[in-house]
Amino acid sequence: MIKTLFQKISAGALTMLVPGLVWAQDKAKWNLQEPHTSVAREMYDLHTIVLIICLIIFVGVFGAMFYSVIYHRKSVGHKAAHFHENTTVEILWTVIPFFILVGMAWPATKSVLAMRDASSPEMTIKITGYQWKWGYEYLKGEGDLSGVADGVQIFSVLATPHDQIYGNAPKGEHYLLEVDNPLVVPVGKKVRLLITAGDVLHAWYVPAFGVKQDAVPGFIRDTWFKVDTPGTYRGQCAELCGKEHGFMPIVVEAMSVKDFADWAAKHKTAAAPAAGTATVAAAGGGDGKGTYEKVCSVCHGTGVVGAPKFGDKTAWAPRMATGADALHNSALKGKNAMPPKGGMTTLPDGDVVAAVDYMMKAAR
Ligand SMILES: [Cu+2]
Repeated sequence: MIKTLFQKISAGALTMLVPGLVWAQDKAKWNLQEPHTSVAREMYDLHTIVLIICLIIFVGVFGAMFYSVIYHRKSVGHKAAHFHENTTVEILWTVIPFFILVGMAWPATKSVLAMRDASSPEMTIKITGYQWKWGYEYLKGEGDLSGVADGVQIFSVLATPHDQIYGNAPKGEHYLLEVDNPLVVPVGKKVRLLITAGDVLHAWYVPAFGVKQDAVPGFIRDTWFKVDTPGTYRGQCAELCGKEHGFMPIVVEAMSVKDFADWAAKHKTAAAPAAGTATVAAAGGGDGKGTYEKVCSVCHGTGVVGAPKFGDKTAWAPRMATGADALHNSALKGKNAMPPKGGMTTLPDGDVVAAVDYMMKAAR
């Protein structure tokens, strides 16, 4: 009776194994993200192959173990065999794992080497991690990308509304995985990334590209990708970098070379008048509402206890009594729980001052 049961179980397990793997392959939900670069594809295949090897070993070892436990048990009259130092067995259990390990290490080493080879790029982008946003700077294009986006600079900040974060609104489809300005890249071009950080450790991680690189202040690490299909790819900072580590996602928009050139041209013309605004900002006429919405509202909007809320006259009155200068100063230099410039050390002073004025006006 036990024998037929065991046969049924093992036959069932084996017939389920193969379709199970095929099924898992189809369900992106249970698997790695669909790969969209050669490196990511190699990683994906390696992962699948190693998983299959693990499964075969698992079934073999546990099959032999349960077979012995069931059919060679004491109660059916089996006696334990007493033997040791069996040379054949010892050689076998050394040589077989050795070949399994070499079989896995060989393709893995090839992939690691491919991953590190950032030579002869067609475009170079410098990525800087900040608390808590990403800065992208297009340094140099080669060939038909020569000069196309050189000098374009963008900052990429979380775009999920605060209401969704604090549970006052239903969460959107790309909750915490959406930004105001995505990184835009051309498909089919080798893009080299120079990755660094402006304050603490961050890591630039886009699973579909097979790219995960630490951003280290004072050091530049390089990596690369070549996207095969146009589309939107999402990732996250993958190195704990402070209280808003979970709020600095990465979005990459991959498009044809032509669309990319159009985007870059538009961005260059849009950036030109923005330079003029920056001078105004430095002179004190900065973007108060925008800065409030992007930076200050994280604590002064909703959520953080103790921070005077936007428009809350009672909370602001005693603070405003100390005078505008004192408030400007504490916003610039930090006070109590508030970090200098709300943690955004790269903000122009003018924007911070304007944001304080904007909040004071609302509380009058
Ligand atoms: Cu980070």
